[in-house]
Amino acid sequence: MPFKDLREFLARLEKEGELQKFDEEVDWNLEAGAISRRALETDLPAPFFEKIKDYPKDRRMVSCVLANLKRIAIAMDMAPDTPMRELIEEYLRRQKKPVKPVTVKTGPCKENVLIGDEVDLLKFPVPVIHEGDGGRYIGTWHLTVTRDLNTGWTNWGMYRHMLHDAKSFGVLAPAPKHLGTMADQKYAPQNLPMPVAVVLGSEPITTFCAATPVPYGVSEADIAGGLRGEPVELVKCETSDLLVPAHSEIVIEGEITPGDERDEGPFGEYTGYRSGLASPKPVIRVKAVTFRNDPIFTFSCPGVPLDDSASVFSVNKSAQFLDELRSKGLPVTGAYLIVEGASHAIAVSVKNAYYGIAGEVAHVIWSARHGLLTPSVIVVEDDVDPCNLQQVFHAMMTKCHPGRGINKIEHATAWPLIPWLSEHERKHRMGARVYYDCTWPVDWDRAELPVRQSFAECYPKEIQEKALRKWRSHGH
Ligand SMILES: Cc1cc2nc3c(=O)[nH]c(=O)nc-3n(C[C@H](O)[C@H](O)[C@H](O)COP(=O)(O)O)c2cc1C
Ligand SMILES: [Mn+2]
Repeated sequence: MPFKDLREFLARLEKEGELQKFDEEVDWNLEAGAISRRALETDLPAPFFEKIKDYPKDRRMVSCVLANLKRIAIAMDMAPDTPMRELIEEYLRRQKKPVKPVTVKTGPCKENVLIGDEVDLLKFPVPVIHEGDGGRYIGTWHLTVTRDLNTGWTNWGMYRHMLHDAKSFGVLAPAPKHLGTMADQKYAPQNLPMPVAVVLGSEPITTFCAATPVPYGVSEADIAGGLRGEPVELVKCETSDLLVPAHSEIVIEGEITPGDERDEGPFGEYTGYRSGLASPKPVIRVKAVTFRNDPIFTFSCPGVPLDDSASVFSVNKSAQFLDELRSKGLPVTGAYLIVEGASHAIAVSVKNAYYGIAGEVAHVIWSARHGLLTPSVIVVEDDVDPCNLQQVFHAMMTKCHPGRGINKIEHATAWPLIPWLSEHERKHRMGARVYYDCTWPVDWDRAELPVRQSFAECYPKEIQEKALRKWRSHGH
């Protein structure tokens, strides 16, 4: 059964030992961030903060909600120990069967309604997450809702939001992200304000889907329904026609006016580094806030992998790339956006490799949506599990020839957050790419290929079983 709301999910996480409550006071200014970062770097449970400095008892916070594979598997209503490859394939199966949301009259997110002058975002414990951030970040684990002016199609995305003051905040979502594309191509040409809703604390799959790279025109809400196996319940906003998940903790309604910009950033990012200097970005001006009683404020603490985005993307982006590769008829057996690689590297396994297959794989990845965020492609044969970094690295170091195996594309479009770009390259989006061909050359005699030496590969089955029995008799 899918989870109805965040609260049900958190209760389940607690039962599984994946949630830690903090009943002592915790500071929204850096301390909650530090506790979260420590959790991410040492695989500790998701921290749930029950007492926040400067705030009444009814303001709570939670972070790292989907920061590891186990929590994602639980959110998908699967066994907590489901292996990565299975999770990716199951995600793909369900994504292909979208379920449309239903609209309901009201929901828990309407328990409190503040409109216009009553709005004060500082009534929520908006955290300073890392030292050096440009401000308090109100949106780091949420979904941001916008609607296409012409078609009525609704998009969900997760884009960072830095608080400017009690009634406004910024957004980082340049094209090809859908919020930026929609603002630039649909609302700006007509000089119309674009309604926006930022939703914190919806049930885990809806939030997960806000960070899923589906094409323009496809609703993340339908994908969420498919993943849940049950439609998402939506309710209308107070000040616009946008629809938002009814069981959310907090809904912030506002709008972006074309040309209305203010400096935003820097922010500690998923790349593992603080992103460049503050720069002008669109402003969301708030018109209303609705929230549940005792609202739970959700956030994430990006930084050196792992973080929530790395975990989420290792499932949904891997699935997306795998689907794209298969749709082109390539003999691909697995694809994995390496969680330790900050979304920059993907490992792809192929069977029946032929001359040039690694290049074909790489170009499909780069032409896929958001492929520009993944400039390194590692192609292995299917005796290597692409989800096993140890095996992938071994193949890179032993099968990839430093000359003919490493293929550089010197001139390519860049995603500006990539840390190895210079300021100039970042500004003009001038990047580069590489693919590593870790397949044996096709013109080597098959009988003379190096034979891998591992337990599974260099002993007959009966000797393996004998060895295992002996180990078992010693309790291992
Ligand atoms: C925790 C987290 C934070 C993110 N922050 C941003 C961000 O600030 N800007 C951005 O463009 N994408 C960000 N992303 C990635 C987008 O959510 C992702 O690319 C998503 O597919 C965008 O939605 P869209 O495809 O509808 O544009 C973030 C993802 C996660 C998981
Ligand atoms: Mn989208």
